[in-house]
Amino acid sequence: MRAVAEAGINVALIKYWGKRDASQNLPAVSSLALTLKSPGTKTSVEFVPSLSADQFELNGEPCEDKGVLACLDEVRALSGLDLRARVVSQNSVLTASGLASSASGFAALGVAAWCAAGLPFEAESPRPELVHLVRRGSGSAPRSLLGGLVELDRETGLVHQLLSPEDCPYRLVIAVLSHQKKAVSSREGMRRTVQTSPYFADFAASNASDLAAAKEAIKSSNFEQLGAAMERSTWRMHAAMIASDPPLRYMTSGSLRVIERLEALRAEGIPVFFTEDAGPQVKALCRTEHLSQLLDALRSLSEPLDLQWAEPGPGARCWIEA
Ligand code: 2P0
Repeated sequence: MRAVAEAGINVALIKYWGKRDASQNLPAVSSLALTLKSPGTKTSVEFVPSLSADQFELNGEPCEDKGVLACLDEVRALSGLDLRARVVSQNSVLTASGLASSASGFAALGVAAWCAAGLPFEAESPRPELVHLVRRGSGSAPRSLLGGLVELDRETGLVHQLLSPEDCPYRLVIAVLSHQKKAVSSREGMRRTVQTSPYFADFAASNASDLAAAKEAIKSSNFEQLGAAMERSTWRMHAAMIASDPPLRYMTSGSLRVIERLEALRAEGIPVFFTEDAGPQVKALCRTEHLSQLLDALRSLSEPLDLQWAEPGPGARCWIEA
């Protein structure tokens, strides 16, 4: 039985950075993200009696990844299945460049392995065991299990949907400034920030008020309040990163030029808000009706930008192929 799963990347409005339990990959703070329709990951998993070892292929190349093997081991333990798996995965998103490829990757892998092992999958309310499995692969991955605006709770490590994709009247523009892999992984970056940044505690302490403001803004459909909370959380996360020793600087001069253009557009009366993760790429959130003005503004920059835009999307989905 070959199970195929698809998941879109998600972009955090309220940021996760730092862990409170590294063994379970539990986050130090709660987070809130928008799951996108695309780009994302499509993964097939088949447990094959004749295989003597797990096989993993990513974007057409054989690949070794401890996280993938750990995920398969856990599915075997949960299902009682004792067979090796063939895993074939295709990313339509840049890998390891601050574009959340591990989030869609582990969401699609977890769901495909889960279904291939015959475990019961309910897309709207994934079982806690599945959420924990996916989160141990990547802390941001559980958010891609659900569509639209999704909260990942710090205490439980579980996810719930705040707004369905149909109810999210937003578009997200991704300005890709570099196609290079990041020099410091998120996992190492988080460890360094928690251990060495004097501002990490302040970032973590400010999470509750930024999250509350964002949730209030979602309830009252106040886009400006939501965007302001997203920018506060972003600046505070990057401030904590930059204060690490040695400094962790994912923002580049190019990122700042894009952010300044967005701030200018906002001053002209177009409500657009930026965020940036563990890489130089800038993401800009706008209401659907402002997408073309936002794209025009970014095209007018002299930066060589690869611009992609995305719409809110569904959570991970899975089907069986003969
Ligand atoms: C986020 N990021 O909330 C934050 C903002 C990057 C900056 O989650 O160590 O690949 O596997 O749990 O999920 C990227 O980190 O890290 C991330 P691990 P992950 O989207």
